Amino acid sequence: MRNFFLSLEFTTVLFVILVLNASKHIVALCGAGLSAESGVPTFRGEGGFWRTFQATELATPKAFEKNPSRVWEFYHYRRELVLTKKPNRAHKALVDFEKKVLSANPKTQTFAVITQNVDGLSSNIKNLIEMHGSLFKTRCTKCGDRTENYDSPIALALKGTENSQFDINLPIEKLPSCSKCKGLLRPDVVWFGECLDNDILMKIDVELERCDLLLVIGTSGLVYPAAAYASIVSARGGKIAVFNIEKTYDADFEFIGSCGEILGNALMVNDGEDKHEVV
Ligand code: BJW
Ligand code: ZN
Repeated sequence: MRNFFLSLEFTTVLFVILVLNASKHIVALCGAGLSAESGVPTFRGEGGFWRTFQATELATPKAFEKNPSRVWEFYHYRRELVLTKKPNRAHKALVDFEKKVLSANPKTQTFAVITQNVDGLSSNIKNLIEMHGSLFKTRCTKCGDRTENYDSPIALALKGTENSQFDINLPIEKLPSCSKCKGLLRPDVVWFGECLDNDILMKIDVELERCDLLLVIGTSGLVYPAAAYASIVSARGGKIAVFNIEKTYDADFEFIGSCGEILGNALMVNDGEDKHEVV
């Protein structure tokens, strides 16, 4: 159903009556736009630059091999930034929706969140898949050890580099190192050209297989494998609802606007205070 001639309010009513209440397994697929209102930059568009680099240029194994200091400076900057940020109204709407689904009696629906975000701002969701890893996990390039790490800074020498406009060029010995084997650590995130964890891919398959409503929230839909999920669900007869400030996917329901403003109403979880005027 095309909704370009419908008001947001009417779209919401149709969405709730026709799909939200009737769906059995609802999955939210989230991208950087979910955290935009928290002040975390997106990858593409205006916020997608760090120093003079496009963020996506640095999210590659090649960039890390060529200049591990620059890539660590980039991730250190993002860790420090995210540590100052809080979940926004859209994150909260997802948490509240999950609570609502879990506490319903009788239980008629299930819910899962698959996020491409590595910022941890959805950590209050119980059924959460962080498909691209986490800014707050490291992996040793030598022994493979994976560890949660919230140290600020993650290495002493990185302190203050977040304010620099230029490369600091730290030697490897000053970059984050493994407590077990002293090998160089890397952020435990999925870079371009790297395969996603097999267990994660299997979990995602299970969620998509049963999904009859996919909420696509704040993602440009350019990066695979996530970019294929809407068509997978759609091909199996599931409905797609997109929440984005601009047009991205062709979907059954398109909510154009900030997900912080729209999601709570669409999922019927806004309390009185949070209610906003819909156009
Ligand atoms: C709002 C908003 C508000 C703003 N409210 N909305 C098939 C075809 C072609 C290529 C490939 C393919 N399969 C695999 C590839 C290669 C590659 C790929 O997809 N390339 C494409 C660019 C074409 N994929 C991979 O390499 C993946 N690996 C893989 O598939 O392995 C097997 C394989 C390898 C090679 C070949 C074939 C198979 C791995 C992808 C890993 C992506 N990693 C990153 C970095 C993670 C770590 C980190 O954060 O540093 O993940 S890149 C970056 O993009 C990050 C994001 O999670 C991801 C998606 O970005 P996202 O979230 O959509 O952000 P934006 O900025 O693009 O969009 C934000 C949106 O929000 C916009 O639409 C705004 O309008 C909106 N918005 N404010 C609502 N308030
Ligand atoms: Zn190690």
